[in-house]
Amino acid sequence: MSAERSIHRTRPRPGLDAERVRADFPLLAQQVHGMPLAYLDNAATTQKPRQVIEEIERYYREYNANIHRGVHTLSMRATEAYERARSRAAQFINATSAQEIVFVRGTTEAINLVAQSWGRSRLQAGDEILISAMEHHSNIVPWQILCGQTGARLRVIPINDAGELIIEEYERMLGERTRLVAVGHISNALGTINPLDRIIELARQRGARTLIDGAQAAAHTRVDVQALGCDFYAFSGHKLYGPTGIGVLYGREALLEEMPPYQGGGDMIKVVTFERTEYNDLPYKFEAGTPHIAGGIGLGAAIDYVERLGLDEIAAYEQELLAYATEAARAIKGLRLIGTAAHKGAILSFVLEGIHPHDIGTILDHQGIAIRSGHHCAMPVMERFGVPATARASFAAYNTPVEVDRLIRGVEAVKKVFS
Ligand code: 7TS
Repeated sequence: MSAERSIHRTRPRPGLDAERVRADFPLLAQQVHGMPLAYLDNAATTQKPRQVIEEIERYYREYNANIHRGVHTLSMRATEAYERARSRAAQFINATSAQEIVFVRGTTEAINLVAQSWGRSRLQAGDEILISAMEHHSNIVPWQILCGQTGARLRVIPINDAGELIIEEYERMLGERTRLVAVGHISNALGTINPLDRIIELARQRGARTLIDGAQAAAHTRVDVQALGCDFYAFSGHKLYGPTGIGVLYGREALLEEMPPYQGGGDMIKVVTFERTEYNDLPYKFEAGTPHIAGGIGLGAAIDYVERLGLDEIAAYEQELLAYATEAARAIKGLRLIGTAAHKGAILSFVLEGIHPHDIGTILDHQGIAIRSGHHCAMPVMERFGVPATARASFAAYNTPVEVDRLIRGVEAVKKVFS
């Protein structure tokens, strides 16, 4: 590796110690194809620290029971742990109270919940929903379904060649009929960090509701829903060093209060007769059936974990990694970065002239380097940039400059294979 390029060799800095973070993640200590694993697919899902794994194991070993219904000790312990996780999630994003935290399967379910509960009960023919041209399919398709059901219209805010939302266009598109603005906090395909303050402020001036898809943000930057002033914010546990199958929908209490349930069943009711049903209080009104109890508890542990590392420290460290990787990638001839916004999260999406991204992914895998190749569930973004797919390296707190060096050398090797 080139020592002169390595940021940590030359400049030890306070803040996050990635080597110490790595030591918490048992999975990272393995070899793939005889090489140390360099896991650079964190935008798809992150690995789990032992603190999370052990918390989930403790639940199953020591106090597995259904929640909210038993007076026995195990059920009360499980309920307490699950509800503590909800309170941690509320603090984590600075919600006003735990009642504003609805546990869902993930970002996808959170957005579908808002579309079907809030949207279906409120939108009419001719109403408009604004999304951006860089959205993940999860923040496109639920709105298309809603538009089909209500006659509302989906409109798309364009992005520039760097992959930045064009604010002037957005301002022009906002109008009388705009009911909702739904945009990503950080783009999974481009890395763009959207200017949420401005986006939300403009929407509020027009009386439109706002939903933020925070799937790529929660593990990488501090989120404060009150400071943002958004109506809804969604994120997934598994991209935050937590388990799959659990995520959070934050909604402003007054809005959640007005919304009808999303699904019917146990736990979301107070009284049921065959004639009518009285729904439970927030947030339980939206949580029908036995939830992912272990998942909720694991997510609570994951939040504790990232809070201990410090969101500001994580963000600063990942920005260094990104700057380092971007500079090295730019020096590779024939490499085109897809997504060059001024403000970016730690995502490096690229194509190599004449080489399919799947081939890049496969050759890197043989060197123990895990990246993602494909359309990243953002097909309209690929179309916008005129590529069928990209190769994408996405970083987390446990990645190191040495891994960036391996990625860069690996990409050079890919070029050699095809030259
Ligand atoms: N929104 C964004 C911006 C995402 O990146 C993803 C997942 C989702 C929503 C959906 O999250 P889920 O947890 O409900 O599945 N993104 C990716 C990715 O980039 N590679 O795999 C999944």
